[in-house]
Amino acid sequence: MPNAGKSSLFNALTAAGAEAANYPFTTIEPNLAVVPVRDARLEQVARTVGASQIVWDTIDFHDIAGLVAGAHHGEGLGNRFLANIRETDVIVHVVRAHRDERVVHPEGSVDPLRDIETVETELVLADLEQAERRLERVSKQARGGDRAALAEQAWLERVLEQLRQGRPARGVPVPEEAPNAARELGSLTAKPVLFVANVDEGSQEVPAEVRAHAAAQQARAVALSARIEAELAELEAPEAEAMRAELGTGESGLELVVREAFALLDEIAFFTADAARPAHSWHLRRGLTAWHAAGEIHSDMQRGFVRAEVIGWRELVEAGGYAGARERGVMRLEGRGYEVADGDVITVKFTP
Ligand SMILES: Nc1nc2c(ncn2[C@@H]2O[C@H](COP(=O)(O)OP(=O)(O)OP(=O)(O)O)[C@@H](O)[C@H]2O)c(=O)[nH]1
Ligand SMILES: [Mg+2]
Repeated sequence: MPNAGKSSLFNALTAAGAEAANYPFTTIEPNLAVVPVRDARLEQVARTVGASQIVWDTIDFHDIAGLVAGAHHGEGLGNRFLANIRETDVIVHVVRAHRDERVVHPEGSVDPLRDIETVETELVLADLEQAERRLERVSKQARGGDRAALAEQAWLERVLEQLRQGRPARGVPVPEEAPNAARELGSLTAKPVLFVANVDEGSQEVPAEVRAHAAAQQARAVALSARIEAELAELEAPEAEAMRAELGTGESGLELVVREAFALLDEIAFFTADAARPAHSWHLRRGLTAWHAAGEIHSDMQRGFVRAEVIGWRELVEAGGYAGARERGVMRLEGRGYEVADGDVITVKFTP
């Protein structure tokens, strides 16, 4: 919704991102924030192995304009914004829940659930149009008896049923025979959602109706004050902490948003760390292998992959470093097919 607090939250994220000098970026667009995903596990690992510094993995946040009713027809530049959402992996849905009367509400009153439903209706209608078109095309392919097309057709029919009842496509599992069905559809309502209730200063309670709605939608919800977060992000760390304590807001709302968004991606984190280089955190789709992990780090490592030395982050910390870990026999040698686990510390051996 317009004026919900998206740009305020975005500005807070941007300030947080700018603060971390060490992130790999090439261009910065005005509506793109590259935000570090801090991870206490890597801090311990880096300290243990004596890494010179830490380079955090990052998430890109895009700020878009508010959707108004009719956006799926192109109302208020709606289609372009819907196209922006289509390219993302996760939607962060900011909903106004604060009651500051100086901030105009486009509907004239504060009602988070109504606003959520207005926006969701637009997403559902946009998906409905796409799904009908896609079904027509896939049905033609399915007539030839193609198994993937048949599975996709059946999936699309179930998705359409959901959408016609105003429900998101998220609830319909994508068939194994057509794993790219949701991507092919460019579905908006199949994407994971994090609701961010923009609440009054000093509160961190997700309104009950937003919490219930999120739960019913297989989505997650957090609460923060976008204005406070934006102000805090401008301060130096010690000042920000003192102000946080004064306001009674605990963990940084931003950290919460970043962590929850990362969790929704269903990606795992793995680390590289030794004394000679900065320690890094990386992400990888759950279920992928040491060979894929090598490709995340460098294409040369993947091409010349020989083996990976792997250890869980906690084992490495408890052993006091690699030498200790070798003595204890807890370092493992793994081949390219090893499925990487969340929190693994990996050293790739490769022929350049
Ligand atoms: N009191 C209060 N005001 C807020 C808060 N968050 C945002 N605002 C104010 O609400 C107004 C709109 O905030 P934005 O962040 O620009 O809203 P937006 O969602 O980006 O709006 P559009 O880009 O128009 O869709 C601004 O005047 C903000 O200062 C908040 O947590 N508390
Ligand atoms: Mg804005």
